[in-house]
Amino acid sequence: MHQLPTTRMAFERDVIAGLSARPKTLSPKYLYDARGSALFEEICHTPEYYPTRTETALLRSAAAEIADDVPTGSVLVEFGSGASTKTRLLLDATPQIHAYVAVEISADAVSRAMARLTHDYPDLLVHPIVADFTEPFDIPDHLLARVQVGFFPGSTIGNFSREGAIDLLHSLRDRLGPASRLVVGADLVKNEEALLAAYDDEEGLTSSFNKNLLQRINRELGGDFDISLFAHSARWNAREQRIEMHLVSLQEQTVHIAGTPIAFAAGESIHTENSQKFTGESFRALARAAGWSVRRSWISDNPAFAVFELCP
Ligand code: AVJ
Repeated sequence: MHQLPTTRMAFERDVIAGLSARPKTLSPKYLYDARGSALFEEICHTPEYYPTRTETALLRSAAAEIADDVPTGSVLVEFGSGASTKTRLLLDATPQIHAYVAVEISADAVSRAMARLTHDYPDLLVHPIVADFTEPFDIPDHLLARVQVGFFPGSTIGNFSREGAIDLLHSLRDRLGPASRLVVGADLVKNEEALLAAYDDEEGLTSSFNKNLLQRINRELGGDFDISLFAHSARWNAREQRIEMHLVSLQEQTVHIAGTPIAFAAGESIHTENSQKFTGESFRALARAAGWSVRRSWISDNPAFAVFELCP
């Protein structure tokens, strides 16, 4: 691999800062350790979590169009590549792609994905980068010299605040260059019941995924969270048009992390994730604010999900 994973020190600093703030928050990027990444893949197969299968079907039907003017020798760069499942739809439709750069925060997820991909695409040059794509990372010069097709699926963009999303899309534009395009998947606003169910599945996988963050803190930072004293909560924030995941303390308690005491009131929550839902218009405005314009878009029927092709 070509980059160090998030260091323990950065994790500890962010956790202590987030849990000392009011309201308490933790960054969703820390949900994706090896167990969290595996749980997320399982969530994608639940009947309630519609985004993955909806976006997959949409990409399958749009792949030939997306591919139609990609120049020979292009490089596909994916941000948050996980298991690289959707990537295959683009690779299959776009033989012009010469190399695939996979940027992924979970070393475990990306090494599994790359083993399968190099086996199935023997002619493709595959370059995994274990990195947080919001931080600087290096793409080798011989790949950067080619036309870049950025791929940012899964509505990962929805995990960022508006300002965070604008900064990120700006930095991706600088990184990918003036001849590039960026294919982005974004979940759309829909009825509240469907949204809430998607983030609180019957099987309890989303709850386990959320609570794994506390177990990760216990494991990696020597925390003493009692997981049974926290409840998973998914909420629709209508004003902000986003789903929020929280972990709610079921009683007054004090938790210790690397020697630092963290006090919880009964009912106090840790806000662990935002999942912004867009409209065609709100996404267009976001892209414009970050220096991109929407060239083409594809939108599924119910449940509504969108794929946007952005050009600088
Ligand atoms: C992959 C980050 C887009 O926000 O829907 C799934 C993560 N969180 N269930 C999302 C997630 C809870 C997912 N993203």
